[in-house]
Amino acid sequence: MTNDWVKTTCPYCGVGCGVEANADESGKVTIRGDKSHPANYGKLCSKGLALGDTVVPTGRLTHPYQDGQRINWQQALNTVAKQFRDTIDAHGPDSVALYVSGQLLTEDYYVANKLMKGYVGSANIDTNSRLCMSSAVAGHKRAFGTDTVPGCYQDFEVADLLVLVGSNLAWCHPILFQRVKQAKLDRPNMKIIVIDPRVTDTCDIADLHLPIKPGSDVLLFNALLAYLAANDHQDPEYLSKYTEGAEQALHAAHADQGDLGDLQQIATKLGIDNAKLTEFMALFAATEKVTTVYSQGVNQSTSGVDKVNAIINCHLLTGRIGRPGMGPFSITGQPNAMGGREVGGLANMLAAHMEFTDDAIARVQTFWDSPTMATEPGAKAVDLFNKMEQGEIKAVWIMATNPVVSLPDADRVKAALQKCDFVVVSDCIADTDTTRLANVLLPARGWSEKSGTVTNSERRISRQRAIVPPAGEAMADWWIICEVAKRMGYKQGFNFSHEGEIFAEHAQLSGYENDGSRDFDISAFSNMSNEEFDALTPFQWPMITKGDISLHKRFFAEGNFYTPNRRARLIPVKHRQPAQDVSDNYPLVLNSGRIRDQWHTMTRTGLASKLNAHLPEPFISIHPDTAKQFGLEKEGLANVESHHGSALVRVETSARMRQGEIFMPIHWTGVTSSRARVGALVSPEVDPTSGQPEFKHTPVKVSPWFRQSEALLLTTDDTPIHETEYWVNQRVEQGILYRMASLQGSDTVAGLLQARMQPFIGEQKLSFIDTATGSYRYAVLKEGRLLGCYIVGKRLQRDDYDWLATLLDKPLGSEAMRSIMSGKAQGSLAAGRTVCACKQVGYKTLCAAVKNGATDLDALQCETTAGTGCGSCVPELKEIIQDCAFEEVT
Ligand SMILES: Nc1nc2c(c(=O)[nH]1)N[C@H]1C(S)=C(S)[C@@H](COP(=O)(O)OP(=O)(O)OC[C@H]3O[C@@H](n4cnc5c(=O)[nH]c(N)nc54)[C@H](O)[C@@H]3O)O[C@H]1N2
Ligand SMILES: Nc1nc2c(c(=O)[nH]1)N[C@H]1C(S)=C(S)[C@@H](COP(=O)(O)OP(=O)(O)OC[C@H]3O[C@@H](n4cnc5c(=O)[nH]c(N)nc54)[C@H](O)[C@@H]3O)O[C@H]1N2
Ligand code: SF4
Ligand SMILES: [Mo]
Repeated sequence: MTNDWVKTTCPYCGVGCGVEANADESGKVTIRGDKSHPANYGKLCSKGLALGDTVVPTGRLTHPYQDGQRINWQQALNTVAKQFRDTIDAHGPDSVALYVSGQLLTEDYYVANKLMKGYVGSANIDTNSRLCMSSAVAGHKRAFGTDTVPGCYQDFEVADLLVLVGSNLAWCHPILFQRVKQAKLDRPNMKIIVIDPRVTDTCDIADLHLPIKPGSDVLLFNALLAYLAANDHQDPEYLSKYTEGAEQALHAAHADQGDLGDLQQIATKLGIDNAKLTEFMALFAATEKVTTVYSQGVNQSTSGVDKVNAIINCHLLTGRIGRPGMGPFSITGQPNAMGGREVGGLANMLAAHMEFTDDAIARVQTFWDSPTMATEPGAKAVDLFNKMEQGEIKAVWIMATNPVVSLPDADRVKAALQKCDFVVVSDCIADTDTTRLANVLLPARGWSEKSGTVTNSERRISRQRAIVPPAGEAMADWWIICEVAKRMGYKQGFNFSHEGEIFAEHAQLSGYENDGSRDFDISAFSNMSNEEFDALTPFQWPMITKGDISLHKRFFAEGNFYTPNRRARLIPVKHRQPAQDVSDNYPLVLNSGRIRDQWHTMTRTGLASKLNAHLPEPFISIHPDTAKQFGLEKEGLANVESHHGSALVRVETSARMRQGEIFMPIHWTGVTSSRARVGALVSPEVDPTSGQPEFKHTPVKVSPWFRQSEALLLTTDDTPIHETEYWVNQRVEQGILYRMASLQGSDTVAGLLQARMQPFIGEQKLSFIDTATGSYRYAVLKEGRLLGCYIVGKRLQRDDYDWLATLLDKPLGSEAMRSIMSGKAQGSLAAGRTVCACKQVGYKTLCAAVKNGATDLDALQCETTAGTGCGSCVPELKEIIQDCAFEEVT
């Protein structure tokens, strides 16, 4: 290790934690939390802590390619520029598109947007943020006249009531969850309510959980609005001075309840206890300092925008906005979702929080000195791929997103890309579901190599800084975009030689003809030098004069909204059913979302073997009674089918699910699994205003998949192994672990896997066969080190095999040897599935400690050290205490 710690920002979630990184001479990166960063004050979650393990050469895209052939940068840039130029000349500006990402840095995003909207003259640039927070953006604009998140993180801590709607904060924004948890410890009277159809780990700190029927949030918040008005909780002064539309919103709220006159009927419609509904409304009504945090359970819905406004209405009616501990709070997912909104990366935004109005178009054109401005919004993500399917969009450039996995109706997205004449993909990773379909592949610098800014959920702009030299010939996204732009003939607007210059231009535009008419203003940095940019410390916007923090940390306590009359609007909204309802053919509702230790399509977190241990297989969670109803066996495999596609996954039964609903994680891809891309199942219905897809509600059916055999295969060889109908690969130390299942018998599967041991021919072999039980075990060693092994049987106890993940390319001790040959963990290997990723503590160790008397959290932590790192596994530790103590009794 050297003494140089680089201050940078975590590239995962929108909490935007400050990280300090240190690279040694060999390039190995050590990570610690940045104590001075106001998002995390030194803490990091399991994903942040494992960042060092992802800075590895494995799987990197290091050179440009065209149709599988390596080319040099000049050829690559010329080809992309020429193809785009020719397509535009032949078919007009709308025949090309950019599909970008909330994981680009602001500087990358700014030039991509400038190229399309100001130079190509088309707004066909959309971003994966369409899938993420476009409903929040649209809701903000309807209510506030602009896309402002009014509050800051401190509100989470000083609120007396925190309402979490459709947010699994414990897993998706872990450091904020830790802050809230600490706040509740400090002030036990603080109340927390979780509104989510599932019981999640976030419920661990909740005083009340409302497991509402999926899609019914508008009904709930309309009922609340009516209740607040009926019980005299409006703020008449705030309403009359700063808002409009309260009467109409209330009228709609009443109408929504129709003949559901009493609360009991509303509760029934929401699918929850009347007592819980009453408790929620009474608590909200009685608490001045209430912050309502919402995320994808709200946004990813065909009534997403209405859900957002239903929530905001309640805050406006009570005047609880913009003061400490009060307000609606849309928490963003990606590290730079907010930065993307600031530069105008969405197809329906222009730039710097301006829209496609005549004034703004003229203003931006003057500022950019641009030849051809886009004059109207372009195609939103789902539409953009439809246009590709229809042949209207003929060339696309995809950056920092993996749409073949993450868009709804993903098999159709794949087909659209296959049909598209010219597909360019910029990524850091060579083999993804999307790079597989590229004509031209451009190697982008990754998190540890690039430099620029990101904005977190509380409007705080922080620097990301390079820690190590770039891999191979990888270049920064902003550089690649500018070089292509110049080759398309746009010399003037893209002559940047440092990312700081782009940031300064972005800052200038934010202040250009602003005079308080737009919320986003960071003109304090308009004349910033590259040296100042390099030294920039985290700050919150707006920032009009350098260092001036007297401006609002919060917006709207005293009105000043950004509507023409500067009043906020309460919006009349009505409950609508999700677009597709269950039917006899598709009787279950599919909900999809995240797990604790993986990030999206796993191209980065999947590199850290520690993070792969928590939940190593794609699965559905299903209530035990629903599982029984459909003949699914716990830990068995299920075929899941929707009108759009299918998947094959493990069955996890859990009483934390509502009956009739299943949950499936989003992380597995065509690269990491045989058939577990949830996107292939998801309906492409979108919210009519925001265009955000309904990822949380697709009707599906499930059926058991009767496997004859199961297998595990561990290998140092990188060649993909797809011998069985079901397979999942998991990166482990020094190699890959496959989990497999087949409709064929174990003898056949053993034969197939035996053939895969060919690369190791001539090395020392160990083999065990028991045809009576159908058990086959096989290991190959070189000089006592394990190169590969497999275990095949009719059934393998899934949780029993995590010990395999650590054995490769190490001298194989007798315990490990006995474990492989007996097919069962022996001695110290019997720790079980990893629960605590930081301290590497396994399930079995924890369960044993509980059975030995560590039946409260303190005792268990003290005994095993689990949960003493980032703390994200604490809810699970509590569950284990309950489960294992219970197992003991029964
Ligand atoms: N570990 C991890 N963290 C992440 C990410 C990751 O990939 N992994 N991704 C980041 C990104 S980009 C995002 S956008 C955020 C997302 O963060 P979250 O929104 O917290 O995560 P999700 O799991 O998508 O969904 C949240 C919850 O919505 C619930 N839900 C489903 N339908 C409804 C409904 O109708 N009403 C209500 N009220 N709730 C419902 C689901 O059951 C789920 O628990 O996470 C960020 N953080
Ligand atoms: N069913 C279902 N689908 C969903 C969701 C859901 O809840 N349910 N959630 C949606 C949401 S909220 C989101 S945000 C999306 C996320 O979905 P995606 O954006 O598709 O997922 P990622 O895996 O983050 O893709 C990022 C890609 O960019 C690459 N990359 C990383 N850094 C860089 C860089 O600096 N430059 C370049 N050029 N490339 C880079 C990575 O290797 C990876 O291939 O998924 C959406 N899809
Ligand atoms: S909470 Fe975790 S994933 Fe999110 S920014 Fe912080 S360290 Fe990164
Ligand atoms: Mo997201």
